[in-house]
Amino acid sequence: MTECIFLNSSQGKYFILLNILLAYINKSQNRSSKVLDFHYPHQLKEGREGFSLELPDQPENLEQLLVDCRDTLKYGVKTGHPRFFNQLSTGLDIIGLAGEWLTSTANTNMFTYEVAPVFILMEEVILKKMQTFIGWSEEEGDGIFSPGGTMSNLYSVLLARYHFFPHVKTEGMHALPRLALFTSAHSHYSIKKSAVTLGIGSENVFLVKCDERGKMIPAELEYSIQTAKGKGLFPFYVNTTAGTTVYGAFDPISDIADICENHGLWLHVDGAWGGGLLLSERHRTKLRGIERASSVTWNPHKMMCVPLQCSAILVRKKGLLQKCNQLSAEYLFQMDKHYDTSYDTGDKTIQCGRHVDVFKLWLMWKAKVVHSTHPSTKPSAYLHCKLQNRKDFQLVFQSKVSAPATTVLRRLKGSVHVSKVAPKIKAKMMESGATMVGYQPLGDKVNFFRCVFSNPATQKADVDFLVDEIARLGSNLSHLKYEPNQGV
Ligand code: ABU
Repeated sequence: MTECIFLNSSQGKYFILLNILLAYINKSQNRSSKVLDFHYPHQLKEGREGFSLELPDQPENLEQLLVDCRDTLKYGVKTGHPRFFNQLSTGLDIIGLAGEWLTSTANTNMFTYEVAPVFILMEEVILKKMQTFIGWSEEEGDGIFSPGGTMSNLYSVLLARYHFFPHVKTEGMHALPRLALFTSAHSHYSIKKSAVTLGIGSENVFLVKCDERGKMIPAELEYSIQTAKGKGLFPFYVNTTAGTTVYGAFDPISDIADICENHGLWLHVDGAWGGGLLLSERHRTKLRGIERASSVTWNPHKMMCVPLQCSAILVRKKGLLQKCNQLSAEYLFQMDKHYDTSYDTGDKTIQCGRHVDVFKLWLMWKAKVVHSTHPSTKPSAYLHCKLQNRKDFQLVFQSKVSAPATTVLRRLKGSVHVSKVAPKIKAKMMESGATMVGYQPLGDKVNFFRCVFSNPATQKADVDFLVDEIARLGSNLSHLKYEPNQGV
């Protein structure tokens, strides 16, 4: 069907599809257009004005397919809009988008050099560059692009376990002691999920206490390790986070690396969000000590605004990925090929087929000479300053803004049930569609807004708009009375 749209260029169909895409890009950048045109699931399932999700019995004509393309975008969310603050991955980079289009046009698979010669070599070049920014030596470093930060973090736990217990590959978990891993209470849930997926068990994940800013407290890590050992567990892995999901906090990697060294533990840095700061001379000090990590997760689809998805797991020890995952399927990874088969990188992964995620990053890197730029902290600093002067907002914590993200808590006076405020405002916000920001509770803090800044298109006026919109939508919520037995 897609072929029909593209092959009918003589009838102008090619250009119509292109026009739909270009109009969408223009709208995404236009502040007078909405971020979203929200409909409830049942409304979309019912179909809207000529748009139906149902699959027809007969092929649809090209006109209808073009309507389907246009409306698919119409009822979606413009994540590249300057007033979209909802997710860590935002922005619509045109070079990156061109890279994504080229990638789909090439439509190949990353498992072998045989079918993806250029992309395989690009991946090698980019991974090497990323390793240089981490600070590993020429002799060190390996890696692979994976389908997102959760998968990259999963790789880190998998590799750490294999590093200490290579026989796990053949004998399984029953041949191992009871393993323990450590991560901060503010870290991403993917670390616990990795423990679940790999048969280690969520109860063997120790959530280390953080300070008020959300950074892991090294003394608490030491205490957790001792506690685990006291219970007869075998500590093997520590995750530190460079840019936590909600607070954007950076764990003190250097201090934690000292503890890992003392106990002989694998040190992983989850830099899915904050890894991009390695490219900034001004901000890279937040990741001081990352060069001591055994592995690093870094998602260019977050702070670097590469189109989804683009995530790398970088591993200090060369060859470990291959040894850990290699199964040598003979129909793909023949050893008697006429080229250097080390370029058949597919057996380093736990996948078989693998999407080409590298090209858009490679192209953006070329276009921007990334290391000479750094993310702007202006919008977050502006919001921080603005909220300090407003009586109807309260900051979740007071520390100085120095990273491109900040968080706020909406507070209404009197006996209003505070935990209900953010969800109510968010619901109204989505129905109105002019902006979008996420909320969540965290620890002892009831629901508050997390405002992500990484879209370069966002300006101070957009921050003003967001704050005014939250105030406007929350102006009539005094009916949300606090009822003591509802908790917070
Ligand atoms: N690790 C995925 C984070 C998604 C988000 O908070 O936007």
